[in-house]
Amino acid sequence: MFDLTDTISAVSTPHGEGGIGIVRMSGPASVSIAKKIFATPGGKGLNGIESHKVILGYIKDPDTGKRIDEVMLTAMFSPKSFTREDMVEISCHGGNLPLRSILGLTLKNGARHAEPGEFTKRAFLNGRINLLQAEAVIDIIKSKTDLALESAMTQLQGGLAEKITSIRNILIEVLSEIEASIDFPEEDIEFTPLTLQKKAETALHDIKQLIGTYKYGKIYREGVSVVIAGRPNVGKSSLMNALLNEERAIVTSIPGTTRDTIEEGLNINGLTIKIIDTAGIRESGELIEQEGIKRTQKAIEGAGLIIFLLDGSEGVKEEEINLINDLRQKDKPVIIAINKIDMGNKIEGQGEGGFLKISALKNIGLDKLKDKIFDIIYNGHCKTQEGLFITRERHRESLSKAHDAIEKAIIAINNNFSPEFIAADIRLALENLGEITGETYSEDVLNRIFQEFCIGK
Ligand SMILES: Nc1nc2c(ncn2[C@@H]2O[C@H](COP(=O)(O)OP(=O)(O)OP(=O)(O)O)[C@@H](O)[C@H]2O)c(=O)[nH]1
Ligand SMILES: [Mg+2]
Repeated sequence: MFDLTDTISAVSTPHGEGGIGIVRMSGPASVSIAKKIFATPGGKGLNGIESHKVILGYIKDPDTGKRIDEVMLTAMFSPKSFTREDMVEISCHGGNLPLRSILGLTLKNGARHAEPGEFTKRAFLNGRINLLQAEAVIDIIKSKTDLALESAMTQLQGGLAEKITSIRNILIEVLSEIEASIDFPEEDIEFTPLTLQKKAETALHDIKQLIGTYKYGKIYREGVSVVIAGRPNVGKSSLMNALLNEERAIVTSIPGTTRDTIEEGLNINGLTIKIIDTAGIRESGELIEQEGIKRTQKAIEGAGLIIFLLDGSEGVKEEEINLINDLRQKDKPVIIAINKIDMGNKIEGQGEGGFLKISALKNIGLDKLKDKIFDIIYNGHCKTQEGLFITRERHRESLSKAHDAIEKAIIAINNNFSPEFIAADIRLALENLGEITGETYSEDVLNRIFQEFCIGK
């Protein structure tokens, strides 16, 4: 399916000028290509080169003999390299011209230009890392907050993969017991539905728990965006301004003031979040406002956390109850806050005393709100036993499929269905779980994952 016999080459450092830049090669011809274009003043070149040793020399064009740049070259022999293949890294001066010229020489002398993420893809295909770790590599590169980095590092270190493997092992036990009873019915192998069911339920429980971590894992990976939503005039923009401590958004007493989403970075107790003020949600015939409300919906879809604001001086409207119910369907945390409590609170009388009470105008209750935001985002990991998260829709999808298959298997066990049926469901669940770590994969899935990478990684 994939060709690993050729040698790939790419510039692995970012575009632009820098102190050093790196051209990287991986594949069987890496060292022989390097030998053609690398020279040392004493003329020894790369003869007798050892793995993981840095050699000072220069790159020359073998056709013209022209020196391109002074470089440090490191070879890493298979299997002790990132890709498990022979690799060569050439550190040159970090300008576009030396980097392009050296890359060009590697290509002219037998390498092929690497595709985005191809080094990491080879690391996966050669069994050095699993798919979760490959994804963690992208996440480490792209992480914007300490938390994102921390969660990606946990994933790189293999915690999530271990968890998946342990669930798979339970299912493999179940499967082998069932298969034994299918293969050797005459040997009267004890088929114990109760133990099987218990085991399947343990697996199901663990899977459910992992699925539940997605809302936090997604927040960690992508950073958090906190959306302030609610009806017009409840004080959303006032809250945004109060949290930012500046008059960022326009505030007026006219409902429908905010027409567009407004985003700002905000630090809450040391945690970086993106706070988004939105257009108030209501039925509106007005075109600009309609467009604004569409953007509000979009912001809500992308939000990690939603602050739904009510106006305590007005009481709760039926449409707000509907909106809250809709939000609660979305499987993401929602904080409901009652604003304008400096003007009294009609809502408490309606049995909703559990909501946070604030005043954006008088700065009441904002510290409690911040603590709550922090708690939900940061302490989210208390909700998982091992601090493990799934971080991608891909993981969630495969887990849900595995979940459904196991549920079917349990029903089959309960109803004394033929063991072949149970076995088929368990096999399906195993396959779905295997997709997460990459034990089973399709070319399509791999391509989608590695598309996210830059060239040279
Ligand atoms: N008394 C009081 N008034 C407030 C408070 N918060 C906001 N207001 C007032 O409520 C009105 C609406 O405030 P905004 O912040 O513009 O409300 P909004 O939710 O952004 O409104 P839209 O952008 O129209 O959706 C303004 O007159 C604010 O001064 C509060 O805590 N107490
Ligand atoms: Mg507003």
